[in-house]
Amino acid sequence: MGIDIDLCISQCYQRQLLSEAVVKELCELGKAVLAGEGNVRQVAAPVTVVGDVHGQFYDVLEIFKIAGYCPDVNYVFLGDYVDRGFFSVETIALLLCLKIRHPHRITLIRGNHESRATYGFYTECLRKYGNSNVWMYFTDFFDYLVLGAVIEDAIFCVHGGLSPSIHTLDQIKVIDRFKELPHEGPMADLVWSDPAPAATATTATTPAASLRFTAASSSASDDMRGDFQISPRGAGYLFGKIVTAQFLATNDLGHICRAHQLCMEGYQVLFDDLVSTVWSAPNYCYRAGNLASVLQIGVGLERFFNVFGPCPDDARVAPNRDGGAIVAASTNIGGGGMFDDDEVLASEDIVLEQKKVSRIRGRGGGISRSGVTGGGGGGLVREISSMSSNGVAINGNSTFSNPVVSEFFL
Ligand SMILES: [Mn+2]
Repeated sequence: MGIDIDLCISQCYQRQLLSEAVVKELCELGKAVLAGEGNVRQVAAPVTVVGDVHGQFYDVLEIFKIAGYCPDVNYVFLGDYVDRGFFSVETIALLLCLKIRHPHRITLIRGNHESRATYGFYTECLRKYGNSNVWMYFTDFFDYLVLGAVIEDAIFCVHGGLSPSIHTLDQIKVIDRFKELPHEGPMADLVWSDPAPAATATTATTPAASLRFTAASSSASDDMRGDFQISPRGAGYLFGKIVTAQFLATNDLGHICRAHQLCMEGYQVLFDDLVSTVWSAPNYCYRAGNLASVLQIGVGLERFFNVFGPCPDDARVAPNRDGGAIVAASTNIGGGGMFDDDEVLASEDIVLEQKKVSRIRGRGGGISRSGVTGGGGGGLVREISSMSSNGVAINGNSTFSNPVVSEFFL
């Protein structure tokens, strides 16, 4: 009883862990706020849209520095607040507090990682609190997050994308969303789907998945079909330009804004400007070398991608192996070092699932790291592949040209 929400917010901004009891109460308050929101939230412009942040707390602080603080600025967060980064707990705690304090100024959409199928969040909660209670409170809270938002009746915001079983916003509005993410069906599709332009369909997937995709869609004409196709993620669908245009026309909308896929340049605009991907975790997993962006939408619905890199090293700390805090080696873009690989490997937060292989190519003049040199003019080229259930290997010898990389998943 008697939560001082402003005090909590101030503690969160300082990355102080809130007590288990406080988290419990905050999650109850958050659920009460979200229970009053429909599945698809109406949002007014101007507003800033944020893509995946994945526990990269210091980069979230950087976003507020760059784009303005809530409630001075309206925010729509597209989901994937937790997993991968070192500070999922602190990140979701801050956003939860802001939601409770300024419910009309911030919209929290559910991502596929806001689930009990966790990739780092559970162990982080366990490590920081000594038990799984806080994880339970947060994941119960996740069940209340909204599925989408519509900005000024014109821009549909969702974490993943479209579903073959959803043609209208009304069909989204009647979903019973207050539950764990299902493996399939419309609710799963909204958080899992990806747009599938011909250019990215075969490169932005894992090699194994690419084979499957190629088998199902082996010609350019197939790629250009523009309808729904099986997703190599094993959940959701790939949606093309034709079904996108149909969905927008049916619902009298002009654009879809979504996240869910790492973009090396921080964002990508697809299908002749019908779809945007916003990615807000710079140098994803502290090693991907990508830029990030937030999408600033003005009163006239003009869109501006505000691109940014990792926050300055002196503004960031990272946990050491014992869970304490150390100053990170560095994570910047312009030729600085990286986390020591052993340090990264020691982190269970970014262990990638076996068999899932993502290839990442840095931008020109990107990160330098001992042992890996940028290819001629191509910047850092590297491959991140998981070798086992407890380790991640990095090999610096893969390359492909597409700027969108499938999010390390699942
Ligand atoms: Mn995602």
